[in-house]
Amino acid sequence: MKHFRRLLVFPAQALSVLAVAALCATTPALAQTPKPWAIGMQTSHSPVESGIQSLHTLVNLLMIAVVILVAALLGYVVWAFDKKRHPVASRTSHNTVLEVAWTVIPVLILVVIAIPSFRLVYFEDRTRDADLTIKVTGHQWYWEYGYPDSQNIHFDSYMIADEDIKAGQIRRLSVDNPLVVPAGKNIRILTTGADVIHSFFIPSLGVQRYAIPGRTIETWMKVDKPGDYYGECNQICGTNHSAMPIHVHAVTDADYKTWLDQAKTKFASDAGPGSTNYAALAVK
Ligand SMILES: [Cu+2]
Repeated sequence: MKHFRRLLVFPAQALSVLAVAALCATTPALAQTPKPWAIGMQTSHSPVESGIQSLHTLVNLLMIAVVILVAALLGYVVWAFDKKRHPVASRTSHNTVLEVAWTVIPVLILVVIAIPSFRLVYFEDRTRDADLTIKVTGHQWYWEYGYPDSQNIHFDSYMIADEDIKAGQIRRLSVDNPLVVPAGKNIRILTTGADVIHSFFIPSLGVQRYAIPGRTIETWMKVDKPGDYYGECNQICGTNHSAMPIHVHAVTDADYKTWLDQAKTKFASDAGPGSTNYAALAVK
């Protein structure tokens, strides 16, 4: 009984962790951040992330079905062909029907995975009708954001150090200058690196692109509603790799226009040696 009780403890713990995770996932969060003990993905806030999560569900269901089938077959073989029930070993070496089946069925499963998978790769590759372009440059160890459509406004975004964290800010995720974008617009994102390879990663928006020196890589996002969305550099890039978070602050159209007007003055004096020539990099 004692042993049995111990066996029950683990599922009970697992269930409580799942319950907390489910609660976190369903809570209408103003800020999309990693949650303690979360095991699922962050709630989706962009078409690309919704596509990623659908594909993830499809692949998971197929995987569970395959695991159940293989485990059941294995169990059957162990049970049906033991020494007692099957004293004389079979010498069967070929079975055409079986061989065709175990070749064709996996091929069909791969086709079922490949079609939505390729579709998603092309879907997240670029947007045809971009409302605006954001240029992202990875530096050791901060992000630089440029708005080539809006007088080449650009600024650096540094993590707030632990000792400077104020109420309402999130340790290791809050930054001095967030990336401000309008919600509900198609935003073209172009990433590049200034020194080493970084990776621009925002889980809830389905954005993940390398930031490679000498290359410009494209993706896009459409943030479904105003709010704060957090990400991090996702490619080990040196000592302070963990200190270059991403904070996307999505606002309404009107608020975006107001911010742009202020930003034009605020960041006007920032241009200096080493700043990127956005006009040359902007996609025409
Ligand atoms: Cu990094």
